[in-house]
Amino acid sequence: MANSKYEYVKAFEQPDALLPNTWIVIRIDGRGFHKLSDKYHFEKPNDPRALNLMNAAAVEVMKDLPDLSIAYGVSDEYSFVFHPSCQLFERRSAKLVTTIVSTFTAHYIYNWPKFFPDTPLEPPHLPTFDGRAVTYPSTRNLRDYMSWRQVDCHINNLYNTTFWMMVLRGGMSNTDAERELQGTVSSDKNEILFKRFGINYNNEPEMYKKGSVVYRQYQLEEPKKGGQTQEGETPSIPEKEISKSQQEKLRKLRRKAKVVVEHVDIVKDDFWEQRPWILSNKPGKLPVQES
Ligand code: DGT
Ligand code: MG
Ligand code: MG
Repeated sequence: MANSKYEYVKAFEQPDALLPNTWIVIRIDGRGFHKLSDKYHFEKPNDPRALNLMNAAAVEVMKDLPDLSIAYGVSDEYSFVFHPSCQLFERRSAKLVTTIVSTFTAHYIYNWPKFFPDTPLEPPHLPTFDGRAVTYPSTRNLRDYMSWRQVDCHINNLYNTTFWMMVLRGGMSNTDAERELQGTVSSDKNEILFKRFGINYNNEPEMYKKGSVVYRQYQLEEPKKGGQTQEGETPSIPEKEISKSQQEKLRKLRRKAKVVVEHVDIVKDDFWEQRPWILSNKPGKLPVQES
């Protein structure tokens, strides 16, 4: 390659590789979705079209990037998780974040007409997303991060469901509903929903209560009974042991697995024990083909 006198400017680029041997979480979030949801008339507090569109885009991101282990989405956000052994883009933060954000946004916009056939997108309110990368040194930390997002989903959804019932069905003003809900605990909100509106919160759709979990489907395994959980374990494969050719082989294997969306509990151990491939990074057995 020819050297020019301008080449010295390359030295200004700063390294931004993420800490080795740590879980990488890239969380993206819709920019100004409060306004966007108004403009395109999203149903309050949950619009199944908007949530399913987020899920459809996340599935495509998982397919495009076989290195991803799992993703979790709620509202206008999605968290994408790379295993500690991941070497994609030499773990460079900007490369990882921008690839996830732009791939997600491209699929979100491409799929929009399927979910909102009667409401075409138009400037100035086009969907865009921001993104950040955070590293977690232990599997326990990663599990706690995922639990944090799912518990947040539950708390917000219970509040929003109650608030919008009081406003839309109960005819209260936003301020009055907000004032009444101030300082209430979960059981108070459950009671308002049940007594005033005949709604049992437990019967609300799982997607609203639990958010969406996206991962590669292999044959489920038996959860360990009273055995050691994987919670505190550090990942078994140190990152250096995975060569480039091994990584490529793993990617090929992963592309064969179906990417699924489920609305299940990821706080308890069961989910992780039945799907050990997510934390171990070793692909499981492909499900037997139905004929
Ligand atoms: P940001 O993220 O700082 O740019 O600002 P926003 O406006 O995106 O705020 P954020 O991310 O904290 O909150 C998400 C907003 O998106 C919130 O105002 C509710 C809205 N949203 C998300 N999903 C739905 C939905 O299914 N239905 C409705 N009506 N709104 C939704
Ligand atoms: Mg947002
Ligand atoms: Mg948000």
